[in-house]
Amino acid sequence: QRLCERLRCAIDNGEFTVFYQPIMDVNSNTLSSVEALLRWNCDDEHISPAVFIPLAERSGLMPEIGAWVLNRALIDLSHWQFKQGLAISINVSVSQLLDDSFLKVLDNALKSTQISSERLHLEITESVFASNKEVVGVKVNELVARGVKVSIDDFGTGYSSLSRLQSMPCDFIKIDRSFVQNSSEESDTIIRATLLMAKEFGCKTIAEGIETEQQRQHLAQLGTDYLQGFYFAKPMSASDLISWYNENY
Ligand code: G
Ligand code: G
Ligand code: MN
Ligand code: NA
Repeated sequence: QRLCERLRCAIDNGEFTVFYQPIMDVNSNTLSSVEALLRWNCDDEHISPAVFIPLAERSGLMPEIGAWVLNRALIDLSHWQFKQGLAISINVSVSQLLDDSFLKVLDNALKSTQISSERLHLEITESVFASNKEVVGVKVNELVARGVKVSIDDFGTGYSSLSRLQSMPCDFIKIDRSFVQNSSEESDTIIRATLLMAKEFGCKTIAEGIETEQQRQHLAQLGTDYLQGFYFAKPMSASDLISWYNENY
């Protein structure tokens, strides 16, 4: 309850920042997009989004927090000059997606920053597709109509049936890091099946959680389109991202 009260004031107190983690193109080994990841500094203590996002969902704060992230990330992107056409990937939770204000917030953020919609990728966790099929489908179609790209996050962990996925247009599938990091024949089988299905559906694939050179090589060899993980870079502040890019590319 106390944490919830603190969370309620976090936007006004300027306690949130957005970090960015590179997503690399396998073939060209260049930066393709960045994932926006929210950070909360509460009394000099860092609280993980894994803790406060579920809290925000339960207490009805997620639409407001999500709107703040969307605006902050698109403003940052609109200011960056270092990489032409860089895309940004933003996590959208189910309560944010289904909130009545969501599309208006989205349209306003795109309009005020003049970012073209195909540079915005929205990550929706796979489990969201497993439930609320009708309403989620309507929202996703609204995104597609605007030219915004849709990524299915944490793929392989959400128990959605393949037939449900077939009816959901998506541009990217993010293979969950549990499969990337579990070097077993079973995980590889799941990854191969996912890549095959993505190809059939015309989706690009992103492997998450690449931490080692061995994992990088392995996922590249399996045929993933994009790679993300600590091996390339951790999530960074906007200014650190620019320094990282200038030092490495
Ligand atoms: O970056 P980190 O490992 O701390 O993120 C933990 C979890 O919080 C991840 O599942 C991530 O998707 C989620 N998360 C981080 N930032 C956001 C955000 O802005 N919105 C939503 N909905 N989830 C986020
Ligand atoms: O659920 P989602 O995929 O949005 O989660 C993103 C989270 O994954 C972020 O908290 C980010 O810090 C974390 N992350 C990104 N790359 C790696 C990695 O290589 N290893 C691990 N363990 N976590 C990672
Ligand atoms: Mn994500
Ligand atoms: Na994920």
